[in-house]
Amino acid sequence: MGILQSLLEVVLSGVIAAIVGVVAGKVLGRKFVGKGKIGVFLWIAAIILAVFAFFGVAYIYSIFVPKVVYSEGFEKGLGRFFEAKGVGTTRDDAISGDYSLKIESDDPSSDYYGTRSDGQESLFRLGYNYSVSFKYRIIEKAESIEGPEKSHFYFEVFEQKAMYKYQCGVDWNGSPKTEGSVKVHFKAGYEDLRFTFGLSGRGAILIDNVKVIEKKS
Ligand SMILES: [Ca+2]
Repeated sequence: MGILQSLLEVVLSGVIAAIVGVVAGKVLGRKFVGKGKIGVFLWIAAIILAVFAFFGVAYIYSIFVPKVVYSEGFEKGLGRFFEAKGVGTTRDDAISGDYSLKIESDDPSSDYYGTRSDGQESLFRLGYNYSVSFKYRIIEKAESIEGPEKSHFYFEVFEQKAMYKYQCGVDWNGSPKTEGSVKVHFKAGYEDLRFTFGLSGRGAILIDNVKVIEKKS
């Protein structure tokens, strides 16, 4: 989605630049110089200037204006995640809309139950800045047989191409009905980054309103 969107932006910028260039060239050529050689020169110069101006604006826009690259409310399924054991959507008391993502495990000895990313292209571009935000509601506290300090809910960003290198993440826990929002900021340090939600131990949680925002600098 990221590359396709960028490509569309470049093509659109070019088309708009060409239209503005032609119009500006005609106006300038007729108004100030007429239809002589200088008029043609101004006409071409205006097109070139307009092209530069629009690509410049597109570039500045991409640097300073944050862009939502992914938004998921789980209303039509799991979005970018695989169907997996303990992972699904639920209508029971959804956080927003009709459905929320639900992750649950009844095995206190299990290390990790959680979402798995599907084969889609990564949302994250190396060197760009991102924030990932989401809402959660704890249904059942995360507990393990090894003690409460070992069990938790988690959100993680990692790269999966080579060694599952860890980019960033958050762990938390709490009593049933605890609600909260999480927002994580990071600069993509690896290619092919993915994110995941899950829990260690026994427990259950709802996740909703996932949003990924990209900013170049
Ligand atoms: Ca929802």
